Order: sequence, then C-alpha cells, then structure tokens
Amino acid sequence: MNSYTLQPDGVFPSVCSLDCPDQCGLLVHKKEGRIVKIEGDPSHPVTQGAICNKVRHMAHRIYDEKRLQYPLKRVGRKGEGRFERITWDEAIDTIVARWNKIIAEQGAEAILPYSFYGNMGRLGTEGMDRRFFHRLGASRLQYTICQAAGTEGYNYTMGGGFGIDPEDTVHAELIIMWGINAVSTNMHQVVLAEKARKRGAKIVVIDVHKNQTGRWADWFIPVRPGTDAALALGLMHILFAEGLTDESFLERYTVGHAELREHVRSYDPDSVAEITGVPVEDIYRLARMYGAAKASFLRIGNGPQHHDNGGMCIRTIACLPALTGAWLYPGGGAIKGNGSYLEHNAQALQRPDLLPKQTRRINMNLLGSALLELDPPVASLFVYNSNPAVVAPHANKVREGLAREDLFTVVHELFLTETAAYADLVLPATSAFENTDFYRSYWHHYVQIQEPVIEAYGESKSNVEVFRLLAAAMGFEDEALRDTEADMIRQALDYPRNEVLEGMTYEKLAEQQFLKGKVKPLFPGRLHTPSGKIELYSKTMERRGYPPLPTYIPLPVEDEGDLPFLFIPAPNHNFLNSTFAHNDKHVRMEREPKLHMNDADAAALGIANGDRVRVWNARGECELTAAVGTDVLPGVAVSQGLWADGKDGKALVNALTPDRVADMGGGAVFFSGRVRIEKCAG
Ligand SMILES: Nc1nc2c(c(=O)[nH]1)N[C@H]1C(S)=C(S)[C@@H](COP(=O)(O)OP(=O)(O)OC[C@H]3O[C@@H](n4cnc5c(=O)[nH]c(N)nc54)[C@H](O)[C@@H]3O)O[C@H]1N2
Ligand SMILES: Nc1nc2c(c(=O)[nH]1)N[C@H]1C(S)=C(S)[C@@H](COP(=O)(O)OP(=O)(O)OC[C@H]3O[C@@H](n4cnc5c(=O)[nH]c(N)nc54)[C@H](O)[C@@H]3O)O[C@H]1N2
Ligand code: SF4
Ligand SMILES: [Mo]
Repeated sequence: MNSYTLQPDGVFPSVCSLDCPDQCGLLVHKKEGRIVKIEGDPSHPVTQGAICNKVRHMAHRIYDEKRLQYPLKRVGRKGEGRFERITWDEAIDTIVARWNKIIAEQGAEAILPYSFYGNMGRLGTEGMDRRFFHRLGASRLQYTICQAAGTEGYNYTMGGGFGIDPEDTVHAELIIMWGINAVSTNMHQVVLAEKARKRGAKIVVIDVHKNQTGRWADWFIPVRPGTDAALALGLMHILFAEGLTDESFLERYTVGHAELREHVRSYDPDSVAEITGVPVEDIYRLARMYGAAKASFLRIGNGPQHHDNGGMCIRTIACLPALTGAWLYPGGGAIKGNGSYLEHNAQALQRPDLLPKQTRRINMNLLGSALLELDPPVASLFVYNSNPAVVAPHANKVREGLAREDLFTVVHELFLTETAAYADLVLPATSAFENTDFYRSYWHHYVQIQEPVIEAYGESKSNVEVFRLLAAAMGFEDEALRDTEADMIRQALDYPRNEVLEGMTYEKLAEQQFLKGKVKPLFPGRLHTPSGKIELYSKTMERRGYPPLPTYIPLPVEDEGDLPFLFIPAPNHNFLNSTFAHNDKHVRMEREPKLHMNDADAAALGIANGDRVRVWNARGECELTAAVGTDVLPGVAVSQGLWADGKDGKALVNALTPDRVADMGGGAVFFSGRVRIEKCAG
C-alpha cells in the first residue's frame, strides 16, 4: 500500500471503477482523511476534467450510513434482511466448515461463484477470485449478462473487440449512435461527437426510445425493437443498388462481398420499412447519407443485442462500414467494444491451470434454473461484485432459488442489497478507493492504476484480500494464492504476445497513473478472423449452424394476443445498473421509475400521464408511473433503471424479463419480453 496516498489531506489521482466505457481518470480531494470532492482529471486525454453526476456524488455512497462495516450472519428468514454482527474469524470459520462438508458430501462443483463488474478492477474481478475458485474446483460461471451475444456477433465480422480509437471520432463526418443511450452511458463519446459536430458532422440516433440521446441528435430514427438487422440490410441493399460502395475496399479487405450483394437484393426498402417501422424515404435518406460520407462512425450500443436475435443483429450492423470503406478514414468505422486491444495475460492472472479437473460451466443468465433445477444441485453460492436479485433476468425465479433453505449463500458487498438479504453470511467490501487494482477500458485505449486513497471503511476488505484469506483458511498453499496486488499487476501486464501493452509496467503505471496502449490502425492490416479480412460471409458461422451471411431473424413471439407490448427495461441516468439505487442522493436525482408509452396505446387503455400502471406477464409484475407521449412507437413500453426494492418492492422490472438465452454467446434477452399494462385501481 502506498502510504503517501493515505495522507489525510490533498488531491489524489484515481480512476473510476464503475462498469462504464468511459473509465475516467479522477482527482479525489481529501480533508482530514475523508473524501470531500471528486472531479475529472483534466490531464486525462479522454476525461478532460469532465465526469458524470453519479460519480461527482460518489462520496455520498462511500460514506452512506447504510454502508456495511462488519461481517453479518442471518438471524431472520431468507430475504427478510435481519442480521447480527459477527467477527471475520467466525465468518471465515463458518464458510470453511460448510464448504468442507459440501466438498466431502457432494464435491466442490456444488459451490458456485457468481459475480460481475460492480468494480472493474481486474484483480478483484478476474484475479484472486478466479485463482481461488479454480483451486477449489468450483463450478465456473459464464459471464454472459452484459454483452455476450453482441460480442460473438461482432467477432464473426471483425475478429475480436477491435474498433477505432474514440479519440479519432472528432474527425467523423457522420456519427450514428445505434442502440446506445450515450448521453447517459458513454458521455465522453458525446463530448467527442460534439467536437465533430462543431466541424460539421451530423449526428443520427437509432433507438426504440427518444430518450436524452435521441433528443440530442440531429436526426432521431425510431425503430421497432429487435428489427435493426433488417434496417442494416436495407441500407446495404441501397448502397449496392446505387453504387455507393467502395469496391476496392471490398475487394482488398473483405470476403463474401459478391454473395452479400446478391443476398441483400431481397431486403428491398419497402419490405424493410414494413418490418422496422422506418418509412421508406427515411431508409433511402439514411443510406445516401451513409454512402456519401467517407468518415462515417457507428457507435454500436448494448440495446440491440439484448434480444433473442442480438448476436446476428450486431454481426449485421458491423458489416456496414466495410461497404463504404469507412474504416480507411480517420474517425470512420465503428466501435462496438475495444476490449481486445488491451488484452492482458489472463492465464497468468486467472490461473485456470489450478483447476483440478474441467468443472461444469453455468450461464449466469440462468441463475434461477441453476439454483432450482440443476442436478447435481448447487449447494452454496458466493456472490460478489453483483446484485443478481435485481439485475438478473426472471428475478422472481432467481429469488425463489435464493430462498432455498438448504442453499448456503455468502454475499460480499458494500450494501445490504436485495441479494445480500438472502445471504447466510454477509461480508463487508471496501470501495475501489480503498484498494490497489488495475483497470483497462473497453472503449478508450488507456490502462490505469488505482492505489488506496482512503483507509478501509470499518472492517471491510477487498475482494483480493477475502480470497487470500479464504485460501489460507482452506489450507491451500499455492504461491499464486498469496501474491500481492503488485505481483498480480506485474503478472497480468507481462504479455509479450500483445504488442499494444509493450513498455507498460506496474512501476510506470504507479508513476504516471494512466498509459495509452500502442494501438495501430486496423487497416491496412490483418484481422483476427480466419481469413484475416472482414467476413461478410462467415464459414465459421456456417459450420456452427448460423446463416453465413448477415440476416434478419424476427424475435420469437411470446403470446402476442395476450401480451400486446414489447417491454424494454433499459438503464437510467443516475444509477449504474443497480449501483446507486440504494443511495438516497442518487434516488432523489432520478425521482421515480416510469413507463414510457405511446399516447395512442395509453388512450386505448384509459391511461393518462402520471397514472400508476400495473405491468405484468406470467413471470411477474411491477408498478410504474406512466409517461405518455410520442417518445416510443405504439406497442412498445420502455422503463429506465434497475431500482432497489425500496418501500413497496414494486419496481422490480426484471420480474418481467425472460431468462431465454440469445442466439449467440449465451447472452441475455432483457429487451425481448412482452407484457400487458393496465391502470392501477384507486
Ligand atoms: N448512467 C448509466 N451508465 C451506464 C449504465 C447504467 O446503468 N447507467 N450501465 C453500464 C453498462 S453495464 C452497460 S452494458 C452500458 C449500456 O449502455 P448502452 O450501450 O447505452 O445500452 P443500453 O442502455 O442497455 O441500451 C441502449 C439503448 O438501446 C435501446 N434499445 C433497446 N432495444 C433496442 C433495439 O432493438 N434497437 C435499438 N436500435 N435500440 C434498442 C434502448 O432504448 C437504449 O436507449 O452502459 C454502462 N453505463
Ligand atoms: N432489466 C435489465 N437488467 C439488466 C440490464 C438492463 O439493461 N436491463 N443490464 C444488464 C447489464 S448490461 C449488466 S452489466 C448487469 C450488471 O449487473 P451487476 O454487475 O450486478 O451490477 P450492479 O447492479 O451495479 O451491482 C454491482 C454490485 O457490486 C457491488 N460492488 C461494487 N464494488 C465491489 C467490490 O469491490 N467488491 C464487492 N464484493 N462488491 C462490489 C456493488 O455494491 C453493487 O451492489 O445488469 C444487467 N441487468
Ligand atoms: S461512471 Fe463513467 S462517466 Fe461517470 S465517472 Fe465513471 S467512467 Fe466517468
Ligand atoms: Mo453491462
């Protein structure tokens, strides 16, 4: 631990730990040992001194009176939230005794770790935790809840998480924000786009909801949920038909352009308008804008891929820049995610070689079924960095699983979340400002370091510390389970295979706080696809039983007659997933959970703006406040935010979401569920 940074007063460089592409550099101001102010680091080339409202108010969360300080054991019923204070020794002894019993009777695979990226620090999310569970021989979680379908789809086209440098997007002439609510979820992309706009760029937003990002656009294009692939194919139809393609780019850098040209003939603008709800003249206008611009930039968001057809949808959109050769111009091309550039040495960090045998893998999107139906059953669940009782699909099923009396659940958390309320033991976690860790953005090209800025809160411990403690208590003697944070950062960055990380060391990061990867432009160059080119036709997909060419696959229809609305429960502005939903300051900023409806639908149901409405399907129900207008198309209902259970426990939108898996990657389909809506009585 760097004692310099623990001085009581001063300004300390830091990094935002939240699951947000911007991964800002921060300056944390301290007075008498406490954080008094958090601002953006003006010297960070992407942050440039600006951060979001959520993190400017982060100190309210760090020092929230509800923050956990001590280990707790449950004294009430599961889910009730009654606990009493115990010591760390008692907590660790209890876990070890229960796990040893489970291992003796059922084997270690009966233990399931469940986590996500509540804190993006790699040591705490893919480091000591993975080493520990590998050595234990636990079941392995598939991390599919966020972008799994879209990532697989994008990879078929582009060979990995490789897009353009966002800092180059200031040079774009046309910017299309496709299914991304960037004003809330990627604010520095908006700042960069504003710079491009000042130089004459036009900004188009394609979304199912005219939210803050749609209102900011020069042109907002509403589309029916789950139909974006058809729109992209319609654009391709026109680009080919009107000779707006870059033939030399297609020839040099793609495979399958002749097949694609033939294939998209059937996606004529009339049929596409019918499917997508986008008028024919708008499809022509957009295609011609896209065809005329050289440096056109697509920022592809998470929305379109949280559907049953999400993988294929992103695979399809990702083909577009190849048609016009946009990749060759500064600021042209696309970003879906840039996570592959800064790839560190994951084998060294996670140590899969410590696994005694290849244990079963469990898709996190099927947590409810895993807890209720798996055979052999899950006997113990260890949750950290995540709040599945609120964020996982089919939440009522998840909660039924968590309520199992025979399930031994441990939750490592900063707050007594809805998930923690079901735990047998709750362990207090440090905030990122109390830890050492390293961070790499999945959007910009910087690697950053965090060193402790404040002392650990109460008796809280970091993820790395907890897993080191558990390893020692289980009697595991492997050196990898005793490594320090600095050791682990060194091991992760020691990766000669990835030239982008060349020259990046722990020491340099500690000195400079952030370092930019040595990223080369994608073209001219060889992609990581089998052909080394952009695969408009993919033999890999063909082998795996997918259509080899980009294709529109309609969403499966869940009982359309009875369930007239497609329900899109997206994130909101002032929370980050369910983080901040437990902090009064942020809840006040967000006010209340709403349901955006089209005025024609509302009128037909006798619903007026501000009415309480009940939203339900066979999986569950919730109650929201109607926001009636023209921000969504008829047949679509949008809510924003993963609200905590709160006073009435009625804002649990994931009570309604399906736990089907998407077409690719085992991804989640949060946005493909259907519901009914009625005005609440009284
Ligand atoms: N403020 C804030 N920032 C966040 C988060 C947060 O919760 N709050 N979450 C973080 C995380 S983990 C992630 S993954 C990212 C996600 O951030 P984004 O990439 O912005 O993804 P979403 O907000 O899930 O959805 C984006 C948009 O897709 C739209 N949409 C839904 N279905 C469709 C469709 O079929 N077609 C089209 N075209 N649009 C559709 C939604 O209306 C929404 O406006 O944001 C991160 N940043
Ligand atoms: N309906 C609907 N559901 C969704 C989505 C959606 O758009 N709509 N989005 C989905 C997406 S994209 C994602 S990524 C998931 C995210 O789901 P989660 O990863 O569960 O995200 P959060 O709700 O932010 O919960 C993170 C938890 O980790 C805790 N935490 C933070 N730092 C630490 C730490 O250092 N140690 C420990 N032990 N705990 C820590 C926080 O207190 C918080 O309670 O949600 C998914 N769920
Ligand atoms: S949540 Fe995103 S925008 Fe806000 S400070 Fe963190 S990285 Fe920056
Ligand atoms: Mo996510």
